[in-house]
Amino acid sequence: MLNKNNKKIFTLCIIHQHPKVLLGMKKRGFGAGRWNGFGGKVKDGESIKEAAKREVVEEVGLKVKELEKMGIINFEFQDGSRAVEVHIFQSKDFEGQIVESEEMKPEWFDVEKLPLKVMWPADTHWLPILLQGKKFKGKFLYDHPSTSEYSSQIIKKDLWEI
Ligand code: 6OG
Repeated sequence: MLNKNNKKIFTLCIIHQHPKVLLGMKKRGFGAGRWNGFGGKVKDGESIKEAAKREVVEEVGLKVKELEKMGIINFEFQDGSRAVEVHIFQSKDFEGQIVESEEMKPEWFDVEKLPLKVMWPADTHWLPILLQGKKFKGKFLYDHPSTSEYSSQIIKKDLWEI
């Protein structure tokens, strides 16, 4: 699904059972090698919330009960390689067993010991806001995608609590 500026819409779900957060180590594709929430592309014909739920099932085997919309962030790369609108949710409750998938290796982290050095750099800014139960909106510009030798740097940051 595209937004009005022709950007692809993605979901990202943070499973938060205070003081623990369930993250997944991305095993392949975009963002491989980083810890992140669970999510992916919204398909044509499904709502953003439906997509968020479907992705959590596909990536970690869990059926989330309630999804709370926490924020929307636009991520862009200065080299023009990618521009996405990511809808970020949190879920406090789920059914089922946590399973590792081809895409994600899941692990619980204490909110005080998040693996921020191995997450996308912008997560350092918005994830603590989410974990305090606050909502936000933002836009981050990265230089260019990471490779095995290079980690993307933030060039411009706009983030507001709402
Ligand atoms: P698939 O390619 O696996 O979906 N995503 C980002 N997450 C963070 N924390 N920072 C970013 O900054 C991101 N860009 C995309 C959205 C990709 C998944 O990664 C999220 C999706 O959950 C650049 O289908």
